[in-house]
Amino acid sequence: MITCTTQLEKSNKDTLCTLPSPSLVPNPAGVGGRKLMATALKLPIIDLSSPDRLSSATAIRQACTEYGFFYLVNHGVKEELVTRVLEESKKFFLLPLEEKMKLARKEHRGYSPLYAEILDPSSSPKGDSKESYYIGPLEDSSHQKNLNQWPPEDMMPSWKSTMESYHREVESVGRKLLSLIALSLNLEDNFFEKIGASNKPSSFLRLLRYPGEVMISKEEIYGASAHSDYGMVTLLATDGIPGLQVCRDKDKHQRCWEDVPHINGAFIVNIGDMMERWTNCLFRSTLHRVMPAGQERFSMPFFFDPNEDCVVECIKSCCSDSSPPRFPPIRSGDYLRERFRLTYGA
Ligand SMILES: O=C(O)CCC(=O)C(=O)O
Repeated sequence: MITCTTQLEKSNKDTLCTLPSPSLVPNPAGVGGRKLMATALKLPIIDLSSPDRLSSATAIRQACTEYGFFYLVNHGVKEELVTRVLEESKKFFLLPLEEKMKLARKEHRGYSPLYAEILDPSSSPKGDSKESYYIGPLEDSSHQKNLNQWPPEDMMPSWKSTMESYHREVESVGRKLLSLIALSLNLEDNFFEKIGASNKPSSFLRLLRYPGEVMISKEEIYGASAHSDYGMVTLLATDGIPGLQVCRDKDKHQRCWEDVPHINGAFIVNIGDMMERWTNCLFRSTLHRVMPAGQERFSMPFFFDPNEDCVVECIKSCCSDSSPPRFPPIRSGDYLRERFRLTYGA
């Protein structure tokens, strides 16, 4: 599905226009009649288990320069574990709000209620229609003891162990993927390890529930309004309900939104802003959003972000005299803190 909004229209109303595509047909199930059906975006598929690492690295480079998004298959995280995490996540969100608020988000860990997050204040001033739960790094950082919050064991007996298993496994996938990303940038495969990015990374698993309602008192709402991710790389699993859309050219006056279809067993991977800074915008941190599907949706992005002390500065292979670094070096922890402050107001 492709929908388009102009920057100007976006600030007034989310008006849509059609792309000159022969495949466009009206979508009766569209949100408030706003959508038109079109071909879904065909993202590249990367096989993490392929022994031909150089070919995988080349494919990653192409995916990251063209889309900033790709599917990752054969990553080794069992479907059964993904299903268990989704089930445990659903159980948590079913708890009464009062119980969930006992674990309200502190130090970026724990529960955030509906509308707590405003990713794009121009289109979603009321806040995004989702509730979430953040689980941070499992190891203590060099600066503080572990700050994760967990639901009481008697209430959710296998919750913590399930989330910890998933966190560990996806973090290990993130490390393998990062070594291919390093190769794709003509660097040694342990480059990100050597600069301290993936040693005690700032890895955050986020459980998300979108209630799925399309309008509230005539106001259009978003599950997640338009944003790019802040960090290094994100690995997303969902329950298969549609909603995720990407805008490949965030600087264009007219924004075109394309659906990202679900593929069973694949992670949807996207590049974050810090990777875009490292690569001097060679790799794209692509704008994306979640549209309400008219039904409940669960997802779980895993933000594999650099160690907070790692300094993110333009990689040598990504700049030259004619293409000097576009961003000054910045400590990852400082960058992330500022981005969260802008999103949550605290
Ligand atoms: O739920 C999704 O599909 C995407 C979530 C997302 O974009 C985010 O949390 O940054």
